[in-house]
Amino acid sequence: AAVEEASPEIIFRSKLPDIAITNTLPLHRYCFERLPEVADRPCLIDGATGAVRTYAEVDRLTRRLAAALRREPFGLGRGAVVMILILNSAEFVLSFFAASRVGAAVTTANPMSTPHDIGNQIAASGATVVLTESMAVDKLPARDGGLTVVLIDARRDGCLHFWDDVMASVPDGDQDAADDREFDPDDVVALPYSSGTTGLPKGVMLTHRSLSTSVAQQVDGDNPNIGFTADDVILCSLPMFHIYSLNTIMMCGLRVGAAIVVMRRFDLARMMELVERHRITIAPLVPPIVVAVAKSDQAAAHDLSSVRMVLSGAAPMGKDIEDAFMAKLPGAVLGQGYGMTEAGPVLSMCLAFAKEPFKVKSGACGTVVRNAELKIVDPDTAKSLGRNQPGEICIRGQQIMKGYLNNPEATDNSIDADGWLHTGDVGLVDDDDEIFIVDRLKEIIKYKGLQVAPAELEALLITHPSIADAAVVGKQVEPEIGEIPVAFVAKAEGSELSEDDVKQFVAKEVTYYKKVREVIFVDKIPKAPSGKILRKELRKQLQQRHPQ
Ligand code: 4UV
Repeated sequence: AAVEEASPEIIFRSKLPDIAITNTLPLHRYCFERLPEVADRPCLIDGATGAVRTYAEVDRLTRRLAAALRREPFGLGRGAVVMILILNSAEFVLSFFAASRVGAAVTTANPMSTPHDIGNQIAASGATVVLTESMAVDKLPARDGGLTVVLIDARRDGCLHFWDDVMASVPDGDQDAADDREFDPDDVVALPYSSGTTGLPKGVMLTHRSLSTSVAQQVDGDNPNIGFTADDVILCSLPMFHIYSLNTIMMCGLRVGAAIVVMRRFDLARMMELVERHRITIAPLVPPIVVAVAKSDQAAAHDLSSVRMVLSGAAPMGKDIEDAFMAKLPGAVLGQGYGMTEAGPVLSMCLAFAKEPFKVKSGACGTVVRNAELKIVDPDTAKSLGRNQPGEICIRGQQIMKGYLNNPEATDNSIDADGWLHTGDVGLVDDDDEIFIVDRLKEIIKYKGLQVAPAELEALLITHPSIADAAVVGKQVEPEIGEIPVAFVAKAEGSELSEDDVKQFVAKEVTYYKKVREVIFVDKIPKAPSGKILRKELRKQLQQRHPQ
């Protein structure tokens, strides 16, 4: 064969110049670096009660919790893993940064998850402490001494109370002062679970270095990509257990010294009330919420004029939705960020959010963040492509994950030898450096912005005695939802299984957003000779059944 000349790679960069980034500090120090300037300003505002905690208070409480976590019965230190299984709350934030202070990693999970999912994640992550609340505590695996459980909202035998037992155990003035214990910026600090481009959820190792780099890429520099300031009031209605909220709302919000209005969970009417009451200036949302606001007749009943910036991310949002939304909030800038847990998470961000904004196009999901490289590769030839040509989006930079926990094979399949993370998303970069996502190569399904891993549902389905084989793919539905999981099922011989039987069987075992919403019976699941499910084939079948 002819020797091919190595062609130079086509690499896209931000329109903003690179900046000097300090990414060797512990994450808690990085996020609270402006503490002396903002100590007396509001940090966390409780959406339900209106209670305000200042930066100084949050810092003090975090140190206090850290001091407790270093002692018995926790004895946490570098390398330990803590699970936070709590809806949005001040306790979530305190727990996260206390864990960072003691050198531990935090694995986050949805308190609505099933006992099965929670148990798996505790076992896989090696968590020895779980901070949780009443709604989730009964879902924890039986404790044989290996797990210490802290409850934030109730007293319970066998559990410690967050405030009365843990916080109270540290005398005032005895809080953790140490920042300079043994520490490496490449230590893991966050361990969210994601299925990535294939298979079951895996622990994504995000280090102090990766997360502080990502935060810097968004909000640092003379002309930050997202021009958050200490005067901003940021809405936190997205779940902190997901990396979007954890990074772009919590970490970036703290870094700039803004006030964060914490909503325990999303509720459209409450959200609009809170915007009005607290004069919220920044609203990070996901497309289903953007659609809900655009369609809501309540928007007019509230003064939403304080909002100057609306971010959308975690799922695709088309031009039509953007345009409908802007008609409701003409005074705000609406734009998208594009993130992926493994990418640290932000790959690209709308440049209309910059302090000195750029003009952007509706439907674009931003421009690659600064201090990073992005390329588009042809999935068949692996060659990098030029502008306006769709291909797999790849990202390189210090913000990306260190790898998957205890899974070097999955890591190698995701990050190549040259350090490029392959996203499994298909997109293009246009003439103005704006990125448009047009398709997805990977299996994951996004139900209201949350990940559903087909492999998980398939593994469950084939345990049913009447199911011979199964495959799950996503189907696009109304923008309020995005995609739903559809199961293709091959029945066992002679089985009378109905669509409802299948749906109920799955619903009993999984969290609500992972439910199978439609079942299609087939004779056989199409597979490649290797045994790999031919998902493209199934998606085509779906389209033919439901012509759009
Ligand atoms: O792993 P994950 O659940 O991660 C996310 C993270 C989204 C973020 C994070 C910080 C931000 O500031 C922000 O704006 C968004 O979703 O799912 C990753 C996959 O979700 C799809 C895409 O398939 C990713 O690989 N996705 C994420 N954002 C977009 C998107 C988008 N803007 N448009 C289309 N698809």
